[in-house]
Amino acid sequence: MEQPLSPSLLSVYFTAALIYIMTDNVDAVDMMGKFPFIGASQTVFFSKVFVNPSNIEHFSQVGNSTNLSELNCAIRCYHDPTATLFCEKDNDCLLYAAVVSPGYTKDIGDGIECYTLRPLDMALNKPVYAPAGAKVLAIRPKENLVNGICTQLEEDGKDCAAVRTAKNAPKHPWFLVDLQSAIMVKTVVVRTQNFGGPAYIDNLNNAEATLIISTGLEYNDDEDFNSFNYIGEPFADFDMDQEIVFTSHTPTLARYIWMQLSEGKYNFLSMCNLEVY
Ligand SMILES: [Ca+2]
Repeated sequence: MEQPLSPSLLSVYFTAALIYIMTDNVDAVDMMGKFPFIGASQTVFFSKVFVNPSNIEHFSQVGNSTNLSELNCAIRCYHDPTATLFCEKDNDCLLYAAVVSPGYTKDIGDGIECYTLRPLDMALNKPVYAPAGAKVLAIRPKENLVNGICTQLEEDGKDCAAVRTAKNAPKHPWFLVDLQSAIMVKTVVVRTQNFGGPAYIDNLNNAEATLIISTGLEYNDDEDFNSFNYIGEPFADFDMDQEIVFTSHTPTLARYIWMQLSEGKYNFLSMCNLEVY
């Protein structure tokens, strides 16, 4: 028969747990990388990512403090509703409004240590497809749609993805992301780019233009998306550098995410990033 724990034994367990927590708290880096950070109303995770300083220059900076510990920098980041990333550089705590997905690995080696508040992105580095015969711009490869970063670099849009359908084809350019296995999808987040001038925004804001995100379980390379279902409502009111969140009422089992711009002014679609939660 199981005996209840004696008060003295409970005290030993409690002390051990306290020491364990305090020990981990000594190293704020490990704590933020591995453990939940308890906020006022929710539990959030900071995930360690490495970001190249040249990319960081193109994030929107929303805060800057000197000589803050990592833990205090994290707290400041958490409490700033515009901040989603913090980096430490020369003893500065730098806060950014930036898309960097947990697990982003491209800048490991030449990046500085940062922490992102973005949730785990199930689309990160997954295969991306475009319509047969479509042109995918070399400077904005389709893989950039899910490369886990949106630097909004104006010069060449190097972290955005662009596809242009054939001249005489319907103006319905699309991307298909293969999550490689069926998962429960609740939310898809799309980020528009913040450059491209009138053509880009005119294209999206054509009177009939809508962006749809659909999910499906099966796809046979035949460009038939009839079995796919909308996640959230089609979106029509576009702006530059805009985060568009498509959320389904209940999580949907899906392997594929299909993003299509319907009836744009032109036959191209360019987006900075897509995340799946
Ligand atoms: Ca991107």
